[in-house]
Amino acid sequence: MQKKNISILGVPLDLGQNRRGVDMGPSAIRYAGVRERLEALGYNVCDHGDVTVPNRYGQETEDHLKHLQAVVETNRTLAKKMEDITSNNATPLVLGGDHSIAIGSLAGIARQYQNLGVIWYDAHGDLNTMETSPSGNIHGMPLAVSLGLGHKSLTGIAGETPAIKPENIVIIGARALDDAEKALIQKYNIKVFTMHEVDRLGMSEVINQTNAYLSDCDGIHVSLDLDGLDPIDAPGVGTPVVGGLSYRESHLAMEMLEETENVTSCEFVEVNPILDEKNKTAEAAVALIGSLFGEKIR
Ligand code: 6HN
Ligand code: MN
Ligand code: MN
Ligand code: MN
Repeated sequence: MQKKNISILGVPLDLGQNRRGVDMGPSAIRYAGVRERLEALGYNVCDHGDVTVPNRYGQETEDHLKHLQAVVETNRTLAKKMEDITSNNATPLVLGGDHSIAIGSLAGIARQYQNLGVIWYDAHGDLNTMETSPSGNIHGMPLAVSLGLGHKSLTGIAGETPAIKPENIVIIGARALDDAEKALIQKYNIKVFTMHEVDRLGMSEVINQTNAYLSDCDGIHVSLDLDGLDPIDAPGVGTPVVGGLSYRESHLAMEMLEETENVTSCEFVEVNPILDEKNKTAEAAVALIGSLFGEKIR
């Protein structure tokens, strides 16, 4: 990382999907020692606590978008905080929460970076809109929203211009894409390393190609959904998909991304302690955070 200051921000949002427990993700990751891990690497770490999230009860589903207003409100607050953190010369580290929080984090960061790159490490594409979503869960939509696609109240969080451009996205680890997501990937020519490409090329080549592909970007945000990992290594997630990225491949990916010194922000999402086995998934998240911030085996 280029900057020596890290700002941790928790977003205990579980309203972007229906399973309870992912709101405890930030606590579980803190409990697994994220702050100590980063301080041991020589960073100045400031934990800004958690973004306030509206109560689940009484939240309406609007137009096939579950708890829309609460998700919008949380992401608006988050976007503002992200803008503050980036303009204060610190690297934001966001702890989720379900993946709908990427809407706010990307919207906020994009105010500082005109040509922001995004690495979307995930079993899913998160490229649905209200019209295409099989679930109505907003955590399946944040990448589409960040491209300017979807309900106005979600896309509007970034302002007039979408947070990211299709040519600045790299998806890694995909293995559960909905048909409409596949069509959108084709239409916008989005770069995707599905599990097929990861297996054929190897993670080392995947990251080399990712770095080359995003070389024109002025900043890179890593959005890591723990369900990108195989459920054996990360069982505590709400939408597990077999055949995923291993703990080892994920470590290598983080270490290689760190070596380029191009990553300017990151988020680790979908850790659900209720579904987890002895905080294994939160501990995996902390180990990967360590690598992304420069921890070495020797
Ligand atoms: N996630 N494609 C499915 C949906 O409901 O849209 C699953 C989304 C999962 C989203 O894991 O962040
Ligand atoms: Mn996912
Ligand atoms: Mn996701
Ligand atoms: Mn490591």
